[in-house]
Amino acid sequence: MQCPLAAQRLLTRCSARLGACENAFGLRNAAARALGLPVPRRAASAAASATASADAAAAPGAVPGVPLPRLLPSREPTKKAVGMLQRVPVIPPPAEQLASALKRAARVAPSAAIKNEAEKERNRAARQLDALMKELSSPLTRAVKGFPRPAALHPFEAALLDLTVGAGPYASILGKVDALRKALQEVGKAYANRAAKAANKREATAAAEEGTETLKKVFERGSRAVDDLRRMSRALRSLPHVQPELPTLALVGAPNVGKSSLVQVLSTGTPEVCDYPFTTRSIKMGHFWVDARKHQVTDTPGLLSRADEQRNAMELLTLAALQHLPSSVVFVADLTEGCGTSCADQWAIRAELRQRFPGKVWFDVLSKADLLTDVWELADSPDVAPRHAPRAAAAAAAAASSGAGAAASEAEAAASGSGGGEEGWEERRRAAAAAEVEAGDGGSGGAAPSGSGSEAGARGPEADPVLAFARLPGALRASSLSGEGIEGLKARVMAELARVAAAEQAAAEAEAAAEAEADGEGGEDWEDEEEEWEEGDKGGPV
Ligand SMILES: Nc1nc2c(ncn2[C@@H]2O[C@H](COP(=O)(O)OP(=O)(O)O)[C@@H](O)[C@H]2O)c(=O)[nH]1
Ligand SMILES: [Mg+2]
Repeated sequence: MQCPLAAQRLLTRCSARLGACENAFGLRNAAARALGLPVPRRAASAAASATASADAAAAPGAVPGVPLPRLLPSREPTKKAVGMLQRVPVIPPPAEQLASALKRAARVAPSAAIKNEAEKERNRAARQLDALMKELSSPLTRAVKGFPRPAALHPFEAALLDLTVGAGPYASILGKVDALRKALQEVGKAYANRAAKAANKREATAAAEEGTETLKKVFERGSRAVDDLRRMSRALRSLPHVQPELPTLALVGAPNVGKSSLVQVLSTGTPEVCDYPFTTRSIKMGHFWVDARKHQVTDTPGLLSRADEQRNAMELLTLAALQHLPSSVVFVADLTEGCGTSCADQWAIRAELRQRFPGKVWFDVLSKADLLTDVWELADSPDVAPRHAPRAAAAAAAAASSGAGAAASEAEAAASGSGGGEEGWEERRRAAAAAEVEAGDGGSGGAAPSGSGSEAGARGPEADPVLAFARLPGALRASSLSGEGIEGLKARVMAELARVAAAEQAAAEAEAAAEAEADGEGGEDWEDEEEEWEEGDKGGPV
């Protein structure tokens, strides 16, 4: 039996952890009850508040008029913690865990004060079994607790978890390890009990031996789950350290178009290379500064042109990044087609993304420019007409009539090669891009080269996607290999992001000012409104 001082210490320790662990309420109360001490008032109130409605006064056990302490997480939406997946505990190999637990438990000696041989053996056996049970189960308890609940994750990290490890396997592995922990505790307690109540020394020794063997077997049988947990931990710890709150420049495009190479040249310093669990894929994550504001730049897994049902987890991750991160998009197209994806398919991918994420700040980059001199020559010549010109002209008209200015200018631009107008293509391209930036579109638009009038419908064998890309208003031609166009790209990105940041700041300031004004004049306004309302009421329909 524990001495009162030890009991008091246990109670104090449980109290200290109260804020961190919900279970501590139960533990602290149980400890207090077991030791015949009064259940602490704060614990009682807090436990009550766990089940209480938002109205604290209505909570059972609450003292009327005395607000309950806010020890449990409130129902207000809390900011999701980020980076928890990359910080899950390191799990040692199960064989190592077992060997270490057996060694530590064997070192536990019986209480020195016991003189009777049988009593001494009972005490040794019970203490060693208890120690072995704890040495085996406690690391599992800590491990399981160190893995976050998916519901507590930022939506992008939840998607990251789901699309790499898988939400199902994640829950199942944690469940199995938790079950193993419980089994070890049950078996350990039962044998320790048996040893403590053994009739004689021989029985106590037998209980110790049998108990140790059984605990070993239980652990070994469950070691597959521990192995899985270990693999999962290694995988999660190697996940990309995306900071979901940081403005992000996401490089998007088909595989091998040159995204990673561009991250390299756009980053300040050396980008980090991160692996996606259970794949051979890795991405580059870098940073750069716009004025004093830190931004992250990252490539995303390559996208293919196909329906979502056919897309693999890596492609879906790209879509999740665009959906959940405050990202601006750099769409990278490789007109050499050396990447393995045709220009028509790259155009279709671009059109789909433009339609899915219409609000994004958007930059088009035509990569591997060092290999495309002939294409630039052709594209910049006003005499060369794209094969789909008549359809594109129709699209321009349709887009213009529907008010889609940016799309219209692009479609018009795509069609203009056939018109043979006096104005050169390059000038037209520049003018269209300037108009777009001026109109606040935030980047080049994306009409369909096939002339469907809709970005999503941008496909068709009749299209000339190489020329359509090459003539895309505002598209930047760059080569991370030769450095061509890289400075221009950086300048454009910086200017645009600075403009966006300034606009956001101005909007936030305007909102704050409006709120302050409303706060200051709230009373009067309300009265005025009431009067007006009454007036309006009398005067019939407003
Ligand atoms: N000639 C040339 N090759 C490039 C350029 N950028 C990338 N590459 C090559 O294209 C391939 C794919 O590049 P990578 O950056 O890994 O593409 P990602 O899959 O989109 O990230 C690599 O072999 C690169 O060396 C470039 O500007 N010029
Ligand atoms: Mg890459």
